[in-house]
Amino acid sequence: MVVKIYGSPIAICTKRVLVVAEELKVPYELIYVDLMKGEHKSPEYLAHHPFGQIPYIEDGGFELFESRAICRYLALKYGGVGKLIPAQSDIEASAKFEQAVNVEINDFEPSALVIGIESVYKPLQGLQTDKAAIEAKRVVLEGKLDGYEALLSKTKFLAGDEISLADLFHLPWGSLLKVPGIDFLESSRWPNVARHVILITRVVWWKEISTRPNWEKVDVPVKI
Ligand SMILES: N[C@@H](CCC(=O)N[C@@H](CS)C(=O)NCC(=O)O)C(=O)O
Repeated sequence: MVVKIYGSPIAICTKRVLVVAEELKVPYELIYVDLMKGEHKSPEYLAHHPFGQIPYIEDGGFELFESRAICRYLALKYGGVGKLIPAQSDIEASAKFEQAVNVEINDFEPSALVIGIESVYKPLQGLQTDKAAIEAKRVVLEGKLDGYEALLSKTKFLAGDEISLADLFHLPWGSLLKVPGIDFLESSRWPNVARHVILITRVVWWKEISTRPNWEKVDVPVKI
C-alpha cells in the first residue's frame, strides 16, 4: 500500500511533504492536482480538503492536510523512534523541536514566502513583482538570520545535533531565496548558516540540508 499525496511537484507545501517522504523512504504516489485549472476548488476536492489547498494525503483510508502535520504523521508512522522527530518521552528534546518548528513558521516563512511569491510565482503567472515588498522582507529576514546564527552556533541543527523535520521544513522557501539573490550559501554575515564556515570540522546547516540527495531529487524547477 502506498501513501497517496495529492499536490503538485512545483508547489512549496507539496515539496515539503515529498522531501520528508523521500527521507523516510515512504512508498508514495503523487497525484497531480492542477491549480491552474482550479481542481483544488472542485466540490470533489473540497470534500477532502475543506480549505481547497494542496497538499493532502490518503493513507489506507486515513486523510490529512496541512503539510507540516502530514510530515509529522509520516515521521511517526514510518520513521521509527526518533527519526526526524524526537521521541515523545524525551521532553526536553521534544520541546526544542517544537521551538525549532515554530521558528520556521514564525521567523522564517512569513518573509521567505513573500519574497518567493513576489520573485518567482508572480512573474511565472505574468504578474508584476512588488520589489518594495521583497526589499522590506529581505531586511526582516536578515534580522531573523542573525537569530539563526545564534542558534546554529550552539547546535548543528535547529533542534539539536540531529537533523529534524524543522530543518527540512526550510527547504522549499529557502531554495527560492537564491532567485532574488538572498542566498544563504554565499553570505558571510552568518558564518554558521552559510557554506564557507570558519569551523571546518562542522557541517554547515544550509549546505547540509540543501545538498541532501532527497532534496535535489524533489526540487524540480518551478515552472507553470
Ligand atoms: N498551511 C498549508 C498551506 C497550503 C497552501 O498554501 N497550499 C498552496 C500551494 S503551496 C495552495 O494550495 N494554494 C492555492 C490556494 O490557496 O487556493 C500547508 O502547509 O499545507
